[in-house]
Amino acid sequence: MKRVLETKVEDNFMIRFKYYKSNKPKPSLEEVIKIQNDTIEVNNISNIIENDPRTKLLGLKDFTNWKTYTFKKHPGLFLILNPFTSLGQRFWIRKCLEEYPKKPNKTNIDIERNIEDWWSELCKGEQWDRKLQKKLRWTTLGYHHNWDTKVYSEENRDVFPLELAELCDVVAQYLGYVNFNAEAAIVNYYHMGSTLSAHTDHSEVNLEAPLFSFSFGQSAIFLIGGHEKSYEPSAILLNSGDILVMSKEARLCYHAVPKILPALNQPWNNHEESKIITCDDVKTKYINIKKIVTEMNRNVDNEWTCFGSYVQESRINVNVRQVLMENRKTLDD
Ligand SMILES: O=C(O)CCC(=O)C(=O)O
Repeated sequence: MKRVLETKVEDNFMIRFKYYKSNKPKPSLEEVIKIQNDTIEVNNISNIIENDPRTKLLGLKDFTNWKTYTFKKHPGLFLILNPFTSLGQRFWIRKCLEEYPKKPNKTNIDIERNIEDWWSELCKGEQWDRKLQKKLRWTTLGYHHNWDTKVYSEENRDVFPLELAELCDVVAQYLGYVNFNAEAAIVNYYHMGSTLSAHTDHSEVNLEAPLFSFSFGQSAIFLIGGHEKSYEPSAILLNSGDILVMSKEARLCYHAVPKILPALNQPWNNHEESKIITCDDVKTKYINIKKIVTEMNRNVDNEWTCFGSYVQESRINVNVRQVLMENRKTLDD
């Protein structure tokens, strides 16, 4: 009897992932999406004429300065090219390092040891603890993502950071999503060799709501394909400050990060376009103005140095989702 040899045909997503991940040979960036050829610029997307008063407070430029693109091959996917001021980028980088990994939020380090405050622990001794620095790979906020069951629960939920919810609300309103509620986030921390393998984000009860992804620090090749891994993915270069929004058809597509690349620019250091803000600049009923204004401005001085060193060799991605259906307060509603 003849033996039939079964060879597993590799999926197209995996082939591209391995291509971009490789160090030897290094991948060519020729086929990475070119904004001028493969995307369409969309201005005044939801007919918003007026700027949102919260932009300044959240470290964003006015809407008139935002450059937004959709992708010919990926309906529902939006890229907003860095709408942050440099002080804005510093504010968010600092939040991701100093505040979000603090308890009660969860981090990957919890599995091996209990650390209340990762950033303070890192800076505690005479010497910066590089091993601990590299250990942090993710932290979860709001409804904590359960990596084993992939199921959210009320027992595994903490308060979602107000300023991050506001940031998402501003971007959602700008794109015409007027009812978006930020309820869960994963903050991913990448070092130069880190990757994130192909996956879809499908744990949320509400899969109609868009997913907001903010990148800071070093750059990345982001792959996005279709609803199956056989679909050939596109490669997109994500730089510091870029916001990628996965909505509609793109919401459940396979995506991955095969490579972190050195940033060509450091927009978090470009202070020419960033002014110190004052409380008078911002009139809004939404958040505690004084606290944010102080936090935004303090990053011009030497308090910033350690955060600057971190992003010099790492990338941070904040990935925000709505979990619940509209007008629901809990999973049990
Ligand atoms: O780092 C990124 O750009 C993507 C992160 C991501 O896909 C995720 O957290 O599910």
